[in-house]
Amino acid sequence: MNSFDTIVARATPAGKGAIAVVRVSGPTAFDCTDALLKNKISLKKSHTALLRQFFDANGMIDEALVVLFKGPKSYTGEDTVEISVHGSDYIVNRLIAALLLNGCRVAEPGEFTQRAFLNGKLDLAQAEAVADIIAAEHRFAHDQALKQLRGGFSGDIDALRDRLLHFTSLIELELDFGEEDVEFASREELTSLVTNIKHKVDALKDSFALGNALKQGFTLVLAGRPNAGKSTLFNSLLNEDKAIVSDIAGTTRDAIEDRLFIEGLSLRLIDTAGIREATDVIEQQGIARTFKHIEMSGATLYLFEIGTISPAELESDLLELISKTDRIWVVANKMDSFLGDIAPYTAVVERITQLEMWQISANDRLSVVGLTKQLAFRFQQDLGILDDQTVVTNARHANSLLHCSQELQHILDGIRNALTGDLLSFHLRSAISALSAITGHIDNEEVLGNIFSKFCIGK
Ligand SMILES: Nc1nc2c(ncn2[C@@H]2O[C@H](COP(=O)(O)OP(=O)(O)OP(=O)(O)O)[C@@H](O)[C@H]2O)c(=O)[nH]1
Ligand SMILES: [Mg+2]
Repeated sequence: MNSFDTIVARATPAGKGAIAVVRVSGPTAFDCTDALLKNKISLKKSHTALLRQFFDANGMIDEALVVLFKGPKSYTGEDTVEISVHGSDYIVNRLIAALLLNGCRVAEPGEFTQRAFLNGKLDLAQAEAVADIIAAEHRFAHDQALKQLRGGFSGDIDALRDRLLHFTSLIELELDFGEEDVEFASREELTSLVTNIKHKVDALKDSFALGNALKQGFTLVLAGRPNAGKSTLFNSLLNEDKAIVSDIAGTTRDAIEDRLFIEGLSLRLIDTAGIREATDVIEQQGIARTFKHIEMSGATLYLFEIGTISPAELESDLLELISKTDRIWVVANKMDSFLGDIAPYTAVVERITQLEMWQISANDRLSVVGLTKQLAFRFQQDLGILDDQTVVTNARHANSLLHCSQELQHILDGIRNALTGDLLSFHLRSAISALSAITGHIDNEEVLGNIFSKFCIGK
């Protein structure tokens, strides 16, 4: 890539629309634009919007609004022009062709953001957040991307990195003194610093499994014996008559899924075939699929019809499920027709899952609304998605954190085994460079190219 080129691309999606925006960035952005205008813009003030008529050799292209940003006060850090034309593919293509004739070239995917990074307007994690914020389809993904874009995540990483850098410099100072056997960096302090940092790095690394699941859409599976009311609850949560409900056990034979939004989270809700000894081959296959979904789920909502199964049967169902998945949330259904004692059931659930048993009537709207609230609360409490908490949602970041954590472990082991200062310093530097890779204090062209190629053109 030659960062001295002036690049051009459409910044809005293809197709008809009220307007379409064409972006031009680079040293000749104003000249290229002026070449199509009678009334020049290059001498106008930065950050102004101007109405202009654009012409090529064949006549007028369009009347458009031009916003100019003089570098470095622009998204890319370079001179930039954003031209809002009428949203027609024909106009956009003709305008871009005219700009190309005047010396621009077509931008590569993500090249505007890549320039913003190279010009120090954004660090790498922030640049990646631009792609995430565009892709965000629900509040959780949006919140995390926004936090990352505004530099919150980078700030956390840089703070950890700075503390490690400080110690590295002390250790390296020791090395300079060679034989004199001085210890500037107390090994005790180093142990407690590294332990502390490793704790934070591990917490961030571990948040990825959940962060990724939540970003992609967390899978919530409805499972239980036939007739428990799974399809009734499925329909009620979705507010739609999607699954067939009947009092015939074994009604649902194949998994059905839909997307459910709860409190800003996007969930894949899956209704499954009831689990029992199958009566035919098709049902058998359906039940095998149920188990597959349970194994892959973010959480399984186990539903049972209270009164028709005993606490002992509930216990054996839960023990079987808990061997297949980490998260089982238990719901007692048909509370409207139960008059018995609930305590033996709640005792079993609390003992096995360490969580409260929810009680509902799936055919009662209010009861299901209550369940939705409890689900939202459990997402917040049990999954630790608190508003101010940083959750890692990017696989590249998770990988770097893992690498950093391993290096920190080497340091802790090393201190215990009286490893020499130069080896400690080697691992410290590796740990630091793993953290640096997240925010982009790296100069590896290949890594950068790979990150920005995932963007769409015009970003
Ligand atoms: N009284 C009462 N009946 C319910 C409740 N929820 C579901 N039912 C009834 O229970 C029966 C079975 O409901 P379904 O939703 O089809 O049960 P399912 O778990 O999907 O059953 P399978 O698909 O066969 O595994 C239907 O007749 C429902 O109307 C409830 O809260 N109270
Ligand atoms: Mg069903």
